[in-house]
Amino acid sequence: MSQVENRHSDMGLSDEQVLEMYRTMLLARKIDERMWLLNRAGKIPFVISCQGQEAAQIGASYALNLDKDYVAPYYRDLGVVLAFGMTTREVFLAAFAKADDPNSGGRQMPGHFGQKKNRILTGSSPVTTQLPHAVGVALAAKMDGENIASLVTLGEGSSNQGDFHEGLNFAGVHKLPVITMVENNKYAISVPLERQISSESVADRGVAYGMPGYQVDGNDPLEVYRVVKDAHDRALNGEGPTLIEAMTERLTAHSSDDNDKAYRTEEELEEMKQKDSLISFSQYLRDVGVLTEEKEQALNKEIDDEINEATEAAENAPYAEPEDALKYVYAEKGGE
Ligand SMILES: Cc1ncc(C[n+]2csc(CCOP(=O)(O)OP(=O)(O)O)c2C)c(N)n1
Ligand SMILES: [Mg+2]
Repeated sequence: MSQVENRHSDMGLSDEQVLEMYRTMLLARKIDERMWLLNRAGKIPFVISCQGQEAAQIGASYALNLDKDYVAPYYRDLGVVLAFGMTTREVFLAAFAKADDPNSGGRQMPGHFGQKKNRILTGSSPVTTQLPHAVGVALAAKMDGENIASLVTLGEGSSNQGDFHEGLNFAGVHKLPVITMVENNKYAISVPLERQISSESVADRGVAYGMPGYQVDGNDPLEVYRVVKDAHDRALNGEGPTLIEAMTERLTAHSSDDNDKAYRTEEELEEMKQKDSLISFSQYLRDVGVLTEEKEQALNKEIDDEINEATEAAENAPYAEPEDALKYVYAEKGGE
């Protein structure tokens, strides 16, 4: 028997639930890796990665009600949208900019998530614009007496935008059921954390808006789950918003168009890789006897097959008609 403390049972998570969380983390990582291959092979135009942020994304998502709550994700949140129900095939349809891409019908760059049926709010390219949207959803829920919450995520660099301060102030004043999670990967493209903010932490800012602010290890999905679950309970109890800062790593360049070797060293990257949550969470699950070598192999095979099938289907799927680019820009004559 293993001597490792079973933390997930203490949090009320079953073995099946933690395995599901691990599966989604692994799926997000493997989709992301495939995207880079496709990009470098000249098949898809752009990648902006979730690698290094999966634990924060999945820990937070599974603490919500995935059938009722709303999310306003940012471009790195592949793990979040998968948890909310976007399929692997849909993610690849977006990457290949095909007509059936649920996010935008193939018009937007990858990473601009939005899917109505899964309550994923459509985002825009200017960072942090999603925050007031999530606050708006929380306001609507409160006005309608609906017992739901919204989650909004963003990078730490984005927490310097005006939308962050206006949105959180409004949420604090009106005690809205919105959870803001900053995924602090310590870079805003090439700008390191110490050149972005001078306060000790982003979480410290919560006090200015009358809400609790917590900093949490974003490489530990269970710790993120615990803090977000607590925030969710408070949101549904009418106790208002919470600010959470999850400390994460960005294991890739900013995007497929960036060269991070120009501003960070191999040693720094190596140090980050040592903290990879995919490795530590897999180890935890083995230590508590939830995951075995055999199960892990089967899981890898299942995910690889799913990704191969989705890549092929998306590559062969039709593009949108050229005139579809005019849809939803102006009101249709005689239409809605
Ligand atoms: C308002 C606005 N300014 C600048 C940009 C260009 N831009 C895109 S991502 C990014 C960095 C954001 O850094 P951070 O919030 O830390 O998120 P990360 O990419 O590190 O996850 C910038 C400056 C933008 N999209 N919108
Ligand atoms: Mg950042």
